[in-house]
Amino acid sequence: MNPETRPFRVALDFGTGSLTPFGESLVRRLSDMAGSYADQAAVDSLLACGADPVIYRAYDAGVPHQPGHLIFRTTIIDAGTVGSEFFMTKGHHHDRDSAELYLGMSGQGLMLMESREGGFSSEELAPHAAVYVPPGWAHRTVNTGTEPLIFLAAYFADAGHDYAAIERSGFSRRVHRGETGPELRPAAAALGEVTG
Ligand code: S6P
Ligand code: ZN
Repeated sequence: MNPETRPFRVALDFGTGSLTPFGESLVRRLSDMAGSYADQAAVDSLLACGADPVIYRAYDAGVPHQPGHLIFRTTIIDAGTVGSEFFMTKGHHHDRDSAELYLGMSGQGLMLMESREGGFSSEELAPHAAVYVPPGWAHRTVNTGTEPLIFLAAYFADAGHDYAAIERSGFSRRVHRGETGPELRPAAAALGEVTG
């Protein structure tokens, strides 16, 4: 435990996701997410015409990354699609399997969670909902609405982040804009549909 860390409070703006007095700690654009979206042609044509949209941003409360502490930060995922696939986070495992808690602040989304043993679960994330991610479950958040999806996540300071496995094989399901609303599709089928 860092003896120099005193109790503190932050101002949480549920409308913008800002965490005052902290600034943005992360900005991920489409070009930062190579291979994440199924429709590579859609990615290429957006980038080729000079559109490299911001997909999501985060504000971090600056808690020390030392055992015993609890990191918390907000994420704001803009509304939009790449092809028919909704804007989403890269998704990750934690290096040290440990739990995480998500709290919906604004907008409408879906969390995809996958265990190392192949288990799959999806939960809606919206204001007044908290989603518990158990130890060992990879997680990705998808904005299925028309407004920014804003949420707070809290996790152990020594959890670490492992993006490699998700970059290699992705999640088993993807979330697409369907005729009547968001559709959860098997990743292989979603890929077949956009390329076929
Ligand atoms: C951290 C937590 C979130 C994500 C953030 C961005 O453990 O799950 O704060 O970091 O939503 O997603 P990603 O997958 O790019 O880290
Ligand atoms: Zn996490």
